[in-house]
Amino acid sequence: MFKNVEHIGIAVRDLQAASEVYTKLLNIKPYKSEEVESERVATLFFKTGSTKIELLQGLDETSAISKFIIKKGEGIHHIAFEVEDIGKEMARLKSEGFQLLNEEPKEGADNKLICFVHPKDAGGVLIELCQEKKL
Ligand code: CMX
Repeated sequence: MFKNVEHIGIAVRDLQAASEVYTKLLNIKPYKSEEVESERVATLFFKTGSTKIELLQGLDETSAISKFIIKKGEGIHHIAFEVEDIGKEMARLKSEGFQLLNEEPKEGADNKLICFVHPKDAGGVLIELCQEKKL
């Protein structure tokens, strides 16, 4: 089952500069910063009610974020939905013909297991499924 929009990912060139802008805009400070080595990204999270804003900067040119910025510029990179059972949702989407960008759930930022659906299958929007990892 898809639940709430867990976070919206925004690709930025300069995490520090973007952090200052979003701190002013939302009038709150980020609650977490984290580098996700496997994705080559540095992230910063703001909590806004029941959802979050994730700012993402690529750590180098191999990162999906750096490639996105070169092609499209800064902006909304993905929408992440919280799901109850990521394995089950991945199997369901695959059987519906959606292209999953990873075959198995992978480790994401903020203690999540994640999977991406190709933007070409979702009206040009990169969709992320995420499930809180059980500690
Ligand atoms: N949103 C919408 N469209 C996107 C996109 C995005 N985030 N990223 C790429 N695209 C578009 C490209 O512009 C391209 O469009 P055109 O064919 O019209 O030019 C199309 O999707 C396919 O692009 P591609 O050149 O075939 O593939 P890319 O090398 O650009 O890779 C994607 C695109 C989505 C497959 C790749 O970025 C990916 O696997 N993403 C999942 C992982 C990820 O995004 N990690 C970073 C975030 C990690 C985190 O949240 O922690």
